[in-house]
Amino acid sequence: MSRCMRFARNSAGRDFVVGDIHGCFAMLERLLARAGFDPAHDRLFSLGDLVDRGTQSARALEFLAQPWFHAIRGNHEQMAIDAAAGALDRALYLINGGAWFLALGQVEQQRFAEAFRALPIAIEVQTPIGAIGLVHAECPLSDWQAFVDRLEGAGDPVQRLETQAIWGRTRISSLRADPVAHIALIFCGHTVVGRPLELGNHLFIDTGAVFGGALSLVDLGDFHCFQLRWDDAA
Ligand SMILES: [Mn+2]
Repeated sequence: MSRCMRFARNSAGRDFVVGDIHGCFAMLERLLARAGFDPAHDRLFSLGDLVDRGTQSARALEFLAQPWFHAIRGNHEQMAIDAAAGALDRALYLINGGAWFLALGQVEQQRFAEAFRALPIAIEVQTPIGAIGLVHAECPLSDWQAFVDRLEGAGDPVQRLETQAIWGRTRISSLRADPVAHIALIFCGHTVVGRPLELGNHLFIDTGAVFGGALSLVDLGDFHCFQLRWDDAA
């Protein structure tokens, strides 16, 4: 598998990016309906963290099987991969919402882990304003091209880079606003924000659906942000 997946411009329809779903797939379906999402022509890009904490985590595989759905790997997919390999502390995964996964049989756990291992760390999508990057937590380097080049290399530095891309909060915790070169915009999830937050050319859109906030869906054509609040969906 490629650690960076590239997509040409969608000349037939619209492209959308959605923040951390965390098992809230019914909310996602309502939000897609509200945005007039057309599965025959439109594409939906997910910033990862499809699972854990919410009630419908097991539906992740159903969405990953759709030809219009493309996701990157979040730290929660990584925890599931590690848990299936016996390489994650059970108590740690439980407090992070992994009870549903730990309750699965071995065969089922492996089925999810295999699908999650196939997810790229980064996605690059061509849009009318240029290339847009997607990464779960943050771009660890100040140059997107250097980041994807190094991601696709091999060895230990790649592991560290992946970990930062999936878990990092360096930019958002220090409100670093320097732009990343060689990319128009970078969408991230992972860190919950009250409303979408722009820092340099990073755009953080995890508005905390599973924490009583909202699920955010951005149209990459006009950057309209569709939101569904958790209490609207009940
Ligand atoms: Mn996360």
